[in-house]
Amino acid sequence: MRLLAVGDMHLGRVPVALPEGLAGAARELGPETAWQRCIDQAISLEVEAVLLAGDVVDRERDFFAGYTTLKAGIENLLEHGIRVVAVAGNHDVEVLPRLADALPELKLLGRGGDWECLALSAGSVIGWSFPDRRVTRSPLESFPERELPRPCLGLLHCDRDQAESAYAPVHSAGLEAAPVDAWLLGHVHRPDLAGDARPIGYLGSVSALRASEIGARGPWLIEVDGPSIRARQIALAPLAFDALDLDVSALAAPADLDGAVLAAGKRRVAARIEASALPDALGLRIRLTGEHPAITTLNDAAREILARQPVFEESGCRVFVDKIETAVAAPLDLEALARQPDPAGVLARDLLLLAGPDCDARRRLVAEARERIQAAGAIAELQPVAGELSSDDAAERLIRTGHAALAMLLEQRR
Ligand SMILES: [Mn+2]
Repeated sequence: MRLLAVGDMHLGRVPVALPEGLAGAARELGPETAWQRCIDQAISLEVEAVLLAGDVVDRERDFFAGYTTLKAGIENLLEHGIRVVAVAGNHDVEVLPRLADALPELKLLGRGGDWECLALSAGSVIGWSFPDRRVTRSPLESFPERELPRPCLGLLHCDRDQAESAYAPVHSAGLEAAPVDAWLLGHVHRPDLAGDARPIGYLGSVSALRASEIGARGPWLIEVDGPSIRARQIALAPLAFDALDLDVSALAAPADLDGAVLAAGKRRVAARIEASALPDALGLRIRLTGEHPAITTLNDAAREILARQPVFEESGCRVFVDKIETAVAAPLDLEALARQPDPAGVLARDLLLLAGPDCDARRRLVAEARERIQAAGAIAELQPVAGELSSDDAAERLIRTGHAALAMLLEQRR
């Protein structure tokens, strides 16, 4: 038995973070195109059902847009004998049930927060839908105790291992302990479905909705073969973002940066073709690494490229630069600089201290940096620091920014 499992679609959402040259194509790079491709895949792979893990529709007011898009797809699937099963998430807690009322072919599982099991040709699928926009108790608390037709696939929109979450918090241990043979989860947009015989994890967004959603995106083919269940992602997303490191150590002049960016884009496209994961548009989130004496000029060159919002086409994929971050170190003789009685000397001595073994002075420096980075992260609402920053992370950032600052200081002096 084959099934196609689709994570957060957010129909109605227009992807952001596109350059001017692609702004007109935003809709065709969005979830509606991904949904159309999911339907094509479901038909050609002859799956028995398409499973939707919630947040199918982005907003309550997307009722009519969702109706039109879902209806066309569901009718097409039904003609091929493929049924559509969904659970509601926090984004479509009201609109998905209303859509299910208007589209009787759409089977909404677990309406009102009551677990519901549906028999399939081999085994079953059990699901739970958000009864309210906010759910602070784990849905697993009410998981039925009766025997379920195995293999049984769990379909759930939830927030895993976030105890304080208002979006149906569940523990990994709870998922593992439940008598199901796979958990197909929605809510978190980063896919992490894994497990050889018993896949458990997030399906992820079906296409990138924002630039932070890096990596492959698409639905998952679920193959049920007796007790064993295999999951394979089909990376059909029309829009994707890739994070990559670009070593500029061998770059003769900073003006050559655009050529290096183009080459890096070509390599990413080649790798994605190899992985059968070529999107229609690919955003690059580049981090410049390595050693280079002209850091400031490199930074300027990077800013200039970003300001031009370049788009180039490679093997039918429109590649653009979303971000260039610099983590380039200058080739510095720290020992010699540390002997200088000036600000460069102070920085060089701190960098040597950071590179050296653990001691009181090093610990003090790292602790102070950690406090300040976290305080800054708390203010910058647009770039929240995810979780706690470890001492190692703080030291790493201190070394990186210290190197950059020292290099800039020396460049200015020249
Ligand atoms: Mn959600």
